[in-house]
Amino acid sequence: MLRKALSTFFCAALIAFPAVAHEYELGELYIDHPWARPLPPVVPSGAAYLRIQNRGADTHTLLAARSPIADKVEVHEHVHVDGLMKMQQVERLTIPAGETVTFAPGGYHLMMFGLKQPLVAGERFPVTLVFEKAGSIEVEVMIGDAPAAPVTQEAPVVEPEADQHHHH
Ligand SMILES: [Cu+2]
Repeated sequence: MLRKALSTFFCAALIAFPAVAHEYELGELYIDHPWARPLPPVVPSGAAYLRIQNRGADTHTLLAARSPIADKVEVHEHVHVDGLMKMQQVERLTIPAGETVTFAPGGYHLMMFGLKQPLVAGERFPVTLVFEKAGSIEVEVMIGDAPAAPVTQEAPVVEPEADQHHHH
């Protein structure tokens, strides 16, 4: 399978983002803190990251993305092929019921081709996400640092009080 979904503990997700985090709601889908690294004007393409949480009982699928600041936006993932890291497009990104898909450096990203402006730290730009069932939503991507404690695809979820933490 091409896609890889990531489950996280919701309680851990809540404390993983700083006060500047912003979040969007589209039906059963919650989209956390879209962000991108600053880029100088000479760089023609860049990446944006976010998290999509499916709080519903149905599978959702991200079909496309677009932005007025780029000629084209594609969903990409990094894959290991013969020991090399390569990017490839994901035509349909599945977000299974109850799961969260995290876009982060080294993993899923929104690849923006043909940037029409530099990505200046502290500014924002809009990206529209198009889902199969949920419809589309415009989110604002914050240009700046990664979230303070990003949930990455490799990092385990650490629960400091695990022995007092009951399954729920
Ligand atoms: Cu890419």
